[in-house]
Amino acid sequence: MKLFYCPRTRAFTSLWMLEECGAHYDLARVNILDPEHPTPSYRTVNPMGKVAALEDGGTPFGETAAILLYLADKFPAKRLAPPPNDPRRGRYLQWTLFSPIVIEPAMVAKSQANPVNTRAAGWGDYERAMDALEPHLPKDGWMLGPDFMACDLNIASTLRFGMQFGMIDKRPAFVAFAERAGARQAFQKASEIESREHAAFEADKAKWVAQ
Ligand SMILES: N[C@@H](CCC(=O)N[C@@H](CS)C(=O)NCC(=O)O)C(=O)O
Repeated sequence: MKLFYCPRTRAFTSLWMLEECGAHYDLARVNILDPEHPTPSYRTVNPMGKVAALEDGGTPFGETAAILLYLADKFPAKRLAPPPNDPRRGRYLQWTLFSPIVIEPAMVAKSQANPVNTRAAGWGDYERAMDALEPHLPKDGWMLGPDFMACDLNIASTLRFGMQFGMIDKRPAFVAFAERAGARQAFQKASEIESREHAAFEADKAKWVAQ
């Protein structure tokens, strides 16, 4: 497997997920700051030209939530997804997709002080989205019970990213959930890789091609 990755980006979420899965993978280092990015060749990897993207023998694809859902199903022994007939499956899909479909647009609209019509916007509005999410972040265990799943990873990673860049308010439940998820071994391993890759990127951006 190959992860198209750039440090200090949303690609961290997929890196963390690969570590949760114990997957064997290589990093394809993408320089999203290169003026040539996204190249026509990289657009064949991800039509949006964004990171992350994953290649696993078949057609490469992008979108973090798609990568998470794909990996959770590929490594069933890691129990990062309820199986297809499990009654929790619907909620699992809902919360895994909640990040890109609801939180991302809501936090960007908030950070740009962009008023939205909550009935018309699919994500409602920022406060509505955050109020919907908060009661589903338990103090113990995870969103769907005792097992940590891809939905927990995606929500925790999105909250971290949003709070770090001031796009999501640091509600105590958000901070606690993100910190608890961040204590996981796979997160720590992904953070080490991220630090190493970030240092390499800063030292010599020229080695990081536009792909
Ligand atoms: N919806 C995408 C968003 C990915 C995204 O926005 N990636 C940013 C970095 S955080 C990027 O690749 N930016 C470079 C560009 O837009 O060319 C996902 O969830 O994977």
